[in-house]
Amino acid sequence: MTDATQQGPGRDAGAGVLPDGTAIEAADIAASPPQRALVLHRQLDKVWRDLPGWRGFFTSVNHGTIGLRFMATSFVFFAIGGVLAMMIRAQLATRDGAFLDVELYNQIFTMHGSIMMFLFAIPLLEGLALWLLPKILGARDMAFPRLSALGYFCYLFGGTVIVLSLLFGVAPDGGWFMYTPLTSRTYSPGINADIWLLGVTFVEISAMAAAVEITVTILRCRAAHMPLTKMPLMAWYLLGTSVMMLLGFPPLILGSILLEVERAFGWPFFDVARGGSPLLWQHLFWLFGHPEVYIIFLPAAGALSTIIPILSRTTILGYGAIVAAVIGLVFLSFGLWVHHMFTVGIPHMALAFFSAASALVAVPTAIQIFAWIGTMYEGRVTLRLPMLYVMGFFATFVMGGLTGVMLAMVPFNWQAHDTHFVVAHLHYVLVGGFVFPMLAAVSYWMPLISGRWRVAGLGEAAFWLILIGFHGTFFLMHLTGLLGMPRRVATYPGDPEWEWLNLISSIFGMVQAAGFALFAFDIVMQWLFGRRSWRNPWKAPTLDWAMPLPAPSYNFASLPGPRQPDADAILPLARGEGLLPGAPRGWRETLVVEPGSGRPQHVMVLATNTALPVATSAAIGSFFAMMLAGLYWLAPLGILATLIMAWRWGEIMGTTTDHPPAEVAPGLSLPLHWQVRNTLAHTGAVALLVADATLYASLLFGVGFLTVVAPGWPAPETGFGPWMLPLALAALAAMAVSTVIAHLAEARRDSAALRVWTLAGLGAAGLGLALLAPLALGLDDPTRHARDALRGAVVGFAVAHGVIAVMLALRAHVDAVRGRIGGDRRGALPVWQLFQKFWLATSIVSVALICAQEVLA
Ligand SMILES: [Cu+2]
Repeated sequence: MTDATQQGPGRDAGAGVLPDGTAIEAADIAASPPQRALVLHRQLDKVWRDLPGWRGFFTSVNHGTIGLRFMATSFVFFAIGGVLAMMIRAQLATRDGAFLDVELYNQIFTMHGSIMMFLFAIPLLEGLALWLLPKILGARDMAFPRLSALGYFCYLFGGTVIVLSLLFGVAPDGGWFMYTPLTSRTYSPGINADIWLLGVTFVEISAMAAAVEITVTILRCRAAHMPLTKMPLMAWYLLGTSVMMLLGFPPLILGSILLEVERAFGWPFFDVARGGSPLLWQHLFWLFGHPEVYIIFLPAAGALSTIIPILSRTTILGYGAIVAAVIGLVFLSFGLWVHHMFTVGIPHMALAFFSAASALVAVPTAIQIFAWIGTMYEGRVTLRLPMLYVMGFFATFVMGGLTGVMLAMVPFNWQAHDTHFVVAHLHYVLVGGFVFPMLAAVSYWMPLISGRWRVAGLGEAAFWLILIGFHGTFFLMHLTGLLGMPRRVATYPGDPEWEWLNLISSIFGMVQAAGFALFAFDIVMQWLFGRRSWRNPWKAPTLDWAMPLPAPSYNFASLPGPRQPDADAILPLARGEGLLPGAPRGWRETLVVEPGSGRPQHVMVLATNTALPVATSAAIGSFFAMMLAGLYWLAPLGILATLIMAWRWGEIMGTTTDHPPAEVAPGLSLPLHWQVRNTLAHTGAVALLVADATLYASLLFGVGFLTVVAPGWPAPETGFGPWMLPLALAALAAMAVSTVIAHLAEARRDSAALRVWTLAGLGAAGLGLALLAPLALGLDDPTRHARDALRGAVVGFAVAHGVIAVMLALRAHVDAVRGRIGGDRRGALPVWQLFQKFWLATSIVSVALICAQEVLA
């Protein structure tokens, strides 16, 4: 239906439009004729399944496999973090516990917090999102399957390094928030802090990958004609989560990079004596750390909004209000970080603002809680296992919310700050707001994962042990905190009145641990001995149950269309009466829609089994390993290996021939993704640049913050030569030229001169990068003062992006030479353009910034 010879700007209109030019409406989509379900299954299974045996472990990219791996691995780390928690409780059971020495105790509480946050909570929600999203949205896979696999291996390797450090006695010990100057070279000379900084950053790569992937999948990989306003609530929650991850993680990643550079090379970002400030770390950390609470709460709340109506035999109350509450939380959560810094000495005006915002955040939370209670009131609640965990959530989370409002009051906060009261509060919020809903989710979706039904009684026993154990442990900590017991102390010999409360806490802690062990045992028993579950055991109306149990690798034999939006469609979909039935071309295909309306636009051909993700994560890992070993001169080799791998990712993205449109339904054919401009890769690049821009903005925040607030300014005289400004302007000019050429190349993609254009663009981008190098070398010694260190970071940012821009230009040129561009095929051109603009814009700001510093100094 796309006319390949049609020219001009309108030719992309082939996507989502009928031959006569009108948009594809739901009524235009006819049902495909039914086929034999078994034949379709065999055809799809052959295309979609993982390779057998160990090869499958290294090459699988399927969202089902990767999502389950994420979840299983996160539960292993949860068990390790739980054992550490029990060691803490054993130590505190008596007033001068001789179980651990102070040094080991510091490592253990730091590792407990870091593991639970970075290796359990975030990966578990990523795993759930990866596994579940295509199923509830009506797609066959996530938008970027290889990215899922890359994220998993980065998580696995990084997490393993962090945990192994404990065995070698070099685990991080500066608290999970890693405050400077405690974690700077002077006070933490070992590699403990480096393990945290490098390991967590490595794991964060997987979080960024997941955030990009979740955002793009929700916006563009939904069932045909499922508008944003009608998608399942879970998708809204996960969209909110992924947006917060895109905006919340970059400050932490930047902070980790800066602190590691300070530790490794002596650049003084946080060193007061040389113009830095430890407060900069706190701001960057809590810019991430506070939204983090909502990043893990939102998916859990999404699970609640899914499970509660189904187990109450009704529909959710107030869909619109809940969506508004989710959006409200996303905005509010970013305004709150400073409430973690009440007592570091900030202006009173700011205190008042953050106190108000902290109290205000209770409003969207309350809207959701009332919607859930109303839903249960309207319906008939059946107290099956997932519902028990929902009740556990209510009992725990509401209590955590109330103490949160208490802590939002500045006078009370001054009293309770850094006592066990805060420890109790945060565990009520995190366990109530994340662990209980996630256990509900696991027991709810387990039949779809295993295809089996659980053994009666075990799950209930586990629930009661966890609930009683939890409240027994943490309720008392409010009291120990009010009695004044500070956090993070290993012994309290002078305060015998805290002892009996701690002892009872520790005993209940063991009860809770037994409950979690029983939960795990229940899952194993279900796998081994559960009887086969019948289809749709909860009688849920949602699309995730419109498939056989356990869920097949391709999810749907044909994708749900406008008339098949719920679980009743299971048989028609299995018979191929939906869209894109089977795998007639032998490719992994899924439908891509317009973000808002859900009108079908084109067909995406997804990557199949490949070892590239594991090889890439090994390359990135080699860089981190060499940094950790202090082999700084070898570390560039790791970067080089990573760049080589990155180059290979682009290899499968192109095609040299025009493929005929794929038949989606009778009389409706759509172009394949190679022949459209607005691909998933393009949307993904936009999402990634949003995160990148946030990172850059955090860096600018650092410059502003240190310049205004830090002691030790003004900075010493610069050796800024008069030759540097013309050089910088020449670099900017070269970047501007390459940006313009990237546009011209796309406009001239059918001309014989295309290769000349891309080659010229490559040359201009390369010149821009080459001119940055002497500029970087001409800067003042970055170890001298924070201003010089920040300049180094700003110019380093431009250089790093220059390298990527040159690689994209080279990719565009190679695409042109190989005939991958022409007609409707644009190869790497759109993404190259996008990146060029970003490089140019940030570089202009950087040069302006340095000039302004010179003028104002
Ligand atoms: Cu907070």
